[in-house]
Amino acid sequence: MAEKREWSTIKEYEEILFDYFEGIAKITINRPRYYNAFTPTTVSEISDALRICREDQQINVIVLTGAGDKAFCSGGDQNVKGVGGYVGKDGVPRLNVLEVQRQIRSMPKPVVAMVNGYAIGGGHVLHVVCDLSIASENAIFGQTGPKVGSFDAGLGSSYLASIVGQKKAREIWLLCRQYSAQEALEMGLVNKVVPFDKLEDEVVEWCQIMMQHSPMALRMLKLGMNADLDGQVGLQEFAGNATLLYYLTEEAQEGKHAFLEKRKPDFHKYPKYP
Ligand code: S0N
Repeated sequence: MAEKREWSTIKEYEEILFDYFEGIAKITINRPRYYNAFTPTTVSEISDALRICREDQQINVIVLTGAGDKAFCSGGDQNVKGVGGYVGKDGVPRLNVLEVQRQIRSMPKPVVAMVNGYAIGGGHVLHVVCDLSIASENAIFGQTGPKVGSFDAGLGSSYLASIVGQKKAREIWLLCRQYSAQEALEMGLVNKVVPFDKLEDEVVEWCQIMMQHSPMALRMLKLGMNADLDGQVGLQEFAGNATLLYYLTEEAQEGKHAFLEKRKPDFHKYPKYP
């Protein structure tokens, strides 16, 4: 029997739910009528929630999911797809989901996809860019771009290939087939598959395990694995975190103090670890 836990609302939005439970933030795309397809509003709300997750010291791990038992996310809402992107209330076409992909990837905390049904198109890419994916047995995975007049040749292809291998990634995009949760598990696309009514329990358990571990260690591991694939931008992110660690040392503070005290810094006293 799945455990009933009391999530509290962090912030109210129109198209997503944003909840909190004991160190875990849960972002739920709340458009089950459209299989949780995203509009520019959905995406900008996810982006806002992710910004809060990044800043909030009470949030250690982030879970991304979809409402209901049919879909995690079915990608961009085809009803609002215009020329040049998805058209929001302001009439401007956007592809702002790319910003959300980057936010998930550079989030200095683990992000877990709780895949509760279809993860299709841009919705599939969202789970791909998460650090971990846990799926229910009814989950179905796939890309549709070449069938519906779009493609994600960025992280949706290159990062996918680094996960499942080049041949499989090309199959996924070129044939646009759908894959069961079991097939996804076999190709390393998800970490675990559980019955639907156990999904949240499993995800919360994984989050609780990670929360027992050193947040800085998790952060550096995530960014190191990103850096390996992300070229100069990955290096910049990783180096930024190395700078953060350096700023925490007395050695770095000596430089600042010396400047403010108008004296020469004395760096000789600091150890040169072999
Ligand atoms: C998910 C599918 C396979 C489910 O099929 P099933 O079970 O037969 O249900 P349906 O009857 O088809 O769906 C139930 C209701 O939900 C609506 N709906 C489903 N998906 C969408 C959607 N994406 N947009 C709007 N509505 C959706 C159905 O219409 C149906 O409603 P009713 O009852 O009124 O008929 C199946 O639904 C499916 O294949 N869905 C479409 C999947 C898809 O093609 N998604 C878009 C793929 N493209 C992107 O996501 C682009 C991402 C992006 O933004 C991007 C990123 C980087 C670079 C470029 C882009 C770019 O946009 O180009």
